[in-house]
Amino acid sequence: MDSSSSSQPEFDYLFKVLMIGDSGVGKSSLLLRFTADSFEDLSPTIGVDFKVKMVTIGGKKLKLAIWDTAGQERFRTLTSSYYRGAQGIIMVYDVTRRDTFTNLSDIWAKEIDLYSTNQDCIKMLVGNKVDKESERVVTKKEGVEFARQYGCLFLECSAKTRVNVEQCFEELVLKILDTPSLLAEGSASVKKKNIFKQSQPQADAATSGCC
Ligand SMILES: Nc1nc2c(ncn2[C@@H]2O[C@H](COP(=O)(O)OP(=O)(O)OP(=O)(O)O)[C@@H](O)[C@H]2O)c(=O)[nH]1
Ligand SMILES: [Mg+2]
Repeated sequence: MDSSSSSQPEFDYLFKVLMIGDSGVGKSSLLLRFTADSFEDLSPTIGVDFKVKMVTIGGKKLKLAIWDTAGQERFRTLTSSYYRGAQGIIMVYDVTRRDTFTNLSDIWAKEIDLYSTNQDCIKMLVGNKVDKESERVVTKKEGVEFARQYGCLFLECSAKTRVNVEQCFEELVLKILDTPSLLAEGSASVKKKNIFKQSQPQADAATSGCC
C-alpha cells in the first residue's frame, strides 16, 4: 500500500507554469477555479502564490506547478525571479479594463523578454471576465491580433462562470508536450527530486550581466 516506495513514477513530466498580468485581472481566481473548481472574492496576491495540480493530458501524467504572481507594481522585483525555468506563461488581462490590455505590450511582454530563460517557453494570452459582456471594452479581435503579433496562444474565459478555464491550461500544456526542448527539461527523472529547486537551463549571460 505504500505508494512512496513504488518504482512507478508518480508523473511523467513536471511543468512550471507562471501567471502574470495586472492586479485585479483574475489570475488567482482562474487558478482557484482550475485547481479547486471554486470562485470567491479574493484579496490581491502578496508576492507569489503557488499551487500544484496533477492532470492527465495528451495521455501523459503531469504535475503542474503553477506560480501565481502579484500584479501590483510594488512586487515586480520579487516576481521577476519566478520567470526562470517556466515552460509556460499565462498572460492575463481583463476584457472590461483597457489599461490591463495595453499593459500587456507596455509591461508584461517586456518582462517575459527580460526574465524568461526558456527560449521555447509557450505563452498563452487570456482575456478574463467575459461574463461581464455588457462592460467589455477589449474586443476578441484585438486579443487575437495581439496573440498573433507576440506568438501566443489565445483564449477568452471567465473564472466566475468557468467558461474556458480548463481549456487555458490544457491548450498550454498540449503545446508544451509538443515542444521537445521543453519536454526534456520537464521529464520526471530530472524534476522528481525537488520541484522548488529546479535545475535551471543555462541563463543567457547577456541578461544576467550587470553594470
Ligand atoms: N465578474 C468576474 N469577476 C472576476 C473574474 N475573475 C476574477 N474576478 C474578480 O476580480 C477581482 C480580482 O481577482 P483576483 O483573482 O484577485 O485578481 P489577480 O489578478 O489575482 O490580482 P493580484 O493578485 O492583485 O495580481 C476579484 O474581486 C474577483 O472576484 C471573472 O471571471 N468574472
Ligand atoms: Mg492574485
